[in-house]
Amino acid sequence: MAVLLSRAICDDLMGDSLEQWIEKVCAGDRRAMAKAISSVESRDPSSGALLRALFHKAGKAYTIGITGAPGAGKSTLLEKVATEYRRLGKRVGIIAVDPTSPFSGGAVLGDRIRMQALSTDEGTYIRSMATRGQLGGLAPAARNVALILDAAGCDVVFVETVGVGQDEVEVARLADATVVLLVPGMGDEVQAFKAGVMEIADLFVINKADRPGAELLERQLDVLLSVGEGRNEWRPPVLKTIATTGEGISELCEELEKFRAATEQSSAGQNRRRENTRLQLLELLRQSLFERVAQEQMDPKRIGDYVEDILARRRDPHSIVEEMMEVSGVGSVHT
Ligand SMILES: Nc1nc2c(ncn2[C@@H]2O[C@H](COP(=O)(O)OP(=O)(O)OP(=O)(O)O)[C@@H](O)[C@H]2O)c(=O)[nH]1
Ligand SMILES: [Mg+2]
Repeated sequence: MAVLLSRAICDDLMGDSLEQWIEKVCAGDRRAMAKAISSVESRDPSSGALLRALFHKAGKAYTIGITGAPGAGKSTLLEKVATEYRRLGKRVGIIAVDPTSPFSGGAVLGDRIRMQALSTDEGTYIRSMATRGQLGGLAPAARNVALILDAAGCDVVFVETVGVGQDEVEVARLADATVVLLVPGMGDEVQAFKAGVMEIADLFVINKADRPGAELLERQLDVLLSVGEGRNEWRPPVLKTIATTGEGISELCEELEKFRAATEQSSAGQNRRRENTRLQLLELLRQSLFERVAQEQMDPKRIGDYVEDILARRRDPHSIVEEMMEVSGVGSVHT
C-alpha cells in the first residue's frame, strides 16, 4: 500500500533539517507526512518540536469522527463520502483506527480498509493506527495524527473507530462532527445507549438500509431523539444509506456541511471546541506526566515485582505510585 512507511523512506528524509521537514509536511509531501506520523506515534525526540510547529500551520481542517459496531460498513461508507469530497476538489485525510486483536498482536493493515480506489489517489491520504501500544492513550495519538493531516493541507480529516470501548468513543468525540453508524436488525439502539454513543452523535446514519428493519430502527431513533429535543440547538438528523451502492451519500455530505455551518458560529459549537481543547490540554498533561514516570520506571520487570507485592498484600498500589512519582521527580500525588 502506497501510504505505508518503510525504513528506506525514513532514511530518505534523514538529511532534512526540522524546518525543511515541516515545510515538506505543510506542502503535503507524502513521505514527510509518513515520517511525521511515525515519529509522533513512536513519540521520538523530534516529535515534540514537530507538533509545536505544525500546530500553528493547522486549524483549517474539518474533522469528522465515524464510529459504529464492527462490520457496520464504516469503511465502505467512508470511501464513498471521501470520494464525494474529492469530487468537490477537497483534499481528504483518513485515519482508520484499527482495533488490535489480542491474538494477532498487531494491526492487520489494509484488511479492514476497503478503500482501494482511494489509496492511489493523489488528494487522499490514508493511515491506519493501532489501538494498542499508544503510549499515553489512543485519543491523544489520534489527535496528533489529525493535526499532521490538517497541517498538510487536508480539508477534511476522517477518523474511523470501532465503537466498542471508551477509548474509541473519546476518539470519535475529538472530531468537529461525530457520525454514529447503526445497522438494522442488530439491537443497536440498545447497544448505543450502553456505550454512551447516543450522547456523542451529531448525525446518525442507518447503513445497510437495504436490509429489513431500517424503518423500524429509524422510528426508534426518532422517539429517542424527541426526548432530548429542545435541550440542544442541533437535533441530530437520522439518515439512511446503502454504502455499497452509494445511496444516501450525497445527502450525508450535505448534512455534514450543514452541521459544520451550524456549529461554526453557534455557542454550542464554541462550547464544544472549548471543551475539546480543555480535554486535549488535560490529556497532554496526563501523557507528559505518564511519560516522565514511564521512561525511568516502566520496566516490565519492576512493574511485575510491584504486581506481586500488591497481590501478596505486602504493599498497596497507592504508595507504590507515590513512590514512582517521587523517584521521577514529578512530586507527590497528594501534595
Ligand atoms: N448489504 C449491505 N452491505 C454493506 C453495506 N455497507 C457495507 N456493507 C458490507 O458490510 C461489510 C463490512 O463493511 P466495512 O465497510 O468493512 O465495515 P466496517 O464498519 O468498516 O468494519 P470494521 O472496520 O471491520 O469494523 C462489507 O462486506 C461491506 O460490503 C450496505 O449498505 N448494505
Ligand atoms: Mg473498517
